[in-house]
Amino acid sequence: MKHKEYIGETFQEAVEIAKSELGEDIVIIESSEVESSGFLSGDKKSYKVIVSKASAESPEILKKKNLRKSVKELKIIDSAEDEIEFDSKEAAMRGTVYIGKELNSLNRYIKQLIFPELPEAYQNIHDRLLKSGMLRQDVQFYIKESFIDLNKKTRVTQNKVLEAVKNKTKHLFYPGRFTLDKPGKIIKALIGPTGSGKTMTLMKLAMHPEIFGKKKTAIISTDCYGIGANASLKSFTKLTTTPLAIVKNVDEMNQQLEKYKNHDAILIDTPGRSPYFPDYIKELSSYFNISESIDPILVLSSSQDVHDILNYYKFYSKIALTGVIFTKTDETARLGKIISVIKKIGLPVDFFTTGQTVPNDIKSGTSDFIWGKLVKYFNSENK
Ligand SMILES: Nc1nc2c(ncn2[C@@H]2O[C@H](COP(=O)(O)OP(=O)(O)OP(=O)(O)O)[C@@H](O)[C@H]2O)c(=O)[nH]1
Ligand SMILES: [Mg+2]
Repeated sequence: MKHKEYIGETFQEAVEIAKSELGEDIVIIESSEVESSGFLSGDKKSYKVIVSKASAESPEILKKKNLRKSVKELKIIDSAEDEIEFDSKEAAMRGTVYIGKELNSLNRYIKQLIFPELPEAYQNIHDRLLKSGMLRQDVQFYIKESFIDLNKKTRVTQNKVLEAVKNKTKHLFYPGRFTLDKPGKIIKALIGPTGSGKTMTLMKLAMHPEIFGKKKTAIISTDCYGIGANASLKSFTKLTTTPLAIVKNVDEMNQQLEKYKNHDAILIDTPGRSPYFPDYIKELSSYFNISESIDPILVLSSSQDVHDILNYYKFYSKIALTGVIFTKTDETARLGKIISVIKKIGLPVDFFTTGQTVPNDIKSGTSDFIWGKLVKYFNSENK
């Protein structure tokens, strides 16, 4: 049979029109958008499908018949569920695997009917971003945006798509209050979950020549819990001859801030606590309410799951945060999650930390840093 063309507002509609004329068993030869191809955009648009009536034994018909058969079989299994008695665990397993496989193929089929396939370059970048830890809804958002930015062209290279996504995320990384030439004294307080890397990051900040290494800096710790508290800070400050004060309450904090008022920078370390520790946030907030010039910075570990990171943010956002530092970027290959986190929380990224060497393993919080790592990871996967 000759090929015929059908047009609808959606791909599905065009297919339905074709089916109403030619019957259920049709083969879609080609599908495209009329005027502008828009399977990724939400604009109003038309779709053209070129179809042919399938011969009774064409692969498409056989595939569909098999699928229908599978659905029928599934129904039989479903209705007979109570009657089935598996002889052994193995038989039960076989049944489960069979149902799983059938459901998967059904799922794929339905998905394909609803969402026609993405062009190859977009699909590849889509899959890589997903694998990089970026949340699914963000991957879909950036792929759609890149499609629009590339003038809805379907024949583009992966590099072009990647560049478009990169450009779309650039604005998420902007400088916050961590300007080193800020007039007056700089006071930064590092807060965050237990073991996220607050103390080590503070030492890097204090010692790095391009951060506070060449400035007159003092350190205050509010960690007065336990015998080992501040052990690493004590050794560090001894080695670097940086003054260290340990405070137990707001009054003591006030005294120390006054004492170091002529220093260029004061760095405040805080103990990590479980979010459920009683009065933890209240206690932390009391220190920051002393002065508006204290900048609380949230320190989060990149090696944690994206949902855990977002939960921590939710908890700490009760404090007026001025920035975020992501530590342990060397411990995960899934740095796409950082883009999702930043997109959600909107805080400036002050720094990334990249290892356990003080002071070198700290880098500016730029989008180039994240993308440099992501592209390296994509390339290594290609090998
Ligand atoms: N691989 C890697 N390890 C890091 C990094 N930053 C910190 N760490 C390690 O993470 C562990 C915890 O670091 P700390 O600085 O003690 O963390 P903390 O947030 O001060 O911990 P608490 O005060 O107990 O809440 C230590 O073993 C650090 O060496 C980093 O960028 N990369
Ligand atoms: Mg610590």
